[in-house]
Amino acid sequence: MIKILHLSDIHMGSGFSHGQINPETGLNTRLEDFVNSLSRCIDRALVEPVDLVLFGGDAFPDATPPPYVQEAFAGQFRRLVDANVPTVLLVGNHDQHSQGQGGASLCIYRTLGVPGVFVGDTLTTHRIQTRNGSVQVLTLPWLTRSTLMTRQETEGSSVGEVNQLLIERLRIVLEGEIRRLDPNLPTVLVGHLMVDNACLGAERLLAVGKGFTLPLSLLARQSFDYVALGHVHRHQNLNKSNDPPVVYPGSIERVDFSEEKEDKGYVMIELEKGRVHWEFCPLPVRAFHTIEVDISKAEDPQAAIMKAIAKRDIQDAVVRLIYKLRSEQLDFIDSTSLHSALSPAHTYTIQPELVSQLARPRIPELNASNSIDPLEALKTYLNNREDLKDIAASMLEAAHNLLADNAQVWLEPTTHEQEPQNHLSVEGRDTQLRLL
Ligand SMILES: [Mn+2]
Repeated sequence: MIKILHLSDIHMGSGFSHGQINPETGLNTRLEDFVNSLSRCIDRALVEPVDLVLFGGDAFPDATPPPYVQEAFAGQFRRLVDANVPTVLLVGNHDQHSQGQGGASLCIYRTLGVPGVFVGDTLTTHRIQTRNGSVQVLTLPWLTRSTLMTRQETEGSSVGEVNQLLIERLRIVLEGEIRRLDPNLPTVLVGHLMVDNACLGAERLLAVGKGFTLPLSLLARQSFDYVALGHVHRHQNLNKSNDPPVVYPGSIERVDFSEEKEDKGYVMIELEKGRVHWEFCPLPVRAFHTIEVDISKAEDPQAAIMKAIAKRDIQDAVVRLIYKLRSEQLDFIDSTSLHSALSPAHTYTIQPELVSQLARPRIPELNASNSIDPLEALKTYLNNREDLKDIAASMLEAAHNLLADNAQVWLEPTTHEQEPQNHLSVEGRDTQLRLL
């Protein structure tokens, strides 16, 4: 029996705006939180001890993390190297460098020849010798169209057509790998990807932009004893029959408020050929709390906010207070006492929102037809928004690039750092466009 620890989506170096500088270390407390969570995973791997660690991708927010962040990451994985625990580091979308092939943030471990570290930046089968026998690990990194296709092949095709082509191409390559597998060895597929039936966590917007999802049937194959995924930050098993389990362990810390209600953790696996047992192990991560209160109809607005704060356990949590009020209530808000009520929090933000007394303006053109071209929809929307006039031209240009073929622009891996107010909802459509 082979014991495996599967973790993913570390995103070390994310969410500094939710932290503060620790005066003792000079480091952002959110970096320390992420390192603590990773360190708990590695502790468990060493205590068990496991025979293999699988990391499902997205080590950092982008492919060029600052050296002290890289060092914090490497310092934890080094503990596995010292204990002779083989480790697979899969390359996720946030790890890839947009300039040409290779150069992912994790490739340095292969370049340095770190013993027992397998970098998954191509679709390859690694046969790994562990203390308790051999295991086959297929690595399937984040795919971009250039991974499997030439520019000529995709010229003139729509995004949907390209995605279909990409799936077909992947199906063939994967089939080739599967045929070369030793049927007597336990086999794991490690993939950084979006499966079509996944419930989305923080990667939701990326998925909308990319539109590239893989069918579950492509992964839930009898040749695999366990499918170890990364990319979606919310833990879930996608395969109801559990044969094989197709599991996102989720991220190990909350990357932003979209993960406020999610449990964070890693997965422990016991594997034999044809038999697998797995278990999600929660990590004690920092709480995030959104306190949202509408005081526009309250008689005593200040008391209503204070009551909403008092109801929540905000000690050491990352908190955002959002209160909706009418403009004439502004004078009744005592912000000093709000700050003092929120002071037990680790960090907090206060976001007052004015409730408009006027009905929300509708844009009739956008309701007329569902088949309106997205760019036209955006133009119409912008024409109706005086307040966005200054940035309208650059938004149109960005949208044009996105819709043309420059998927890389869309996937610039900084999206987690952006707060929801950077989103523009085009009324009447489900489209969300991200300002770059
Ligand atoms: Mn990802």
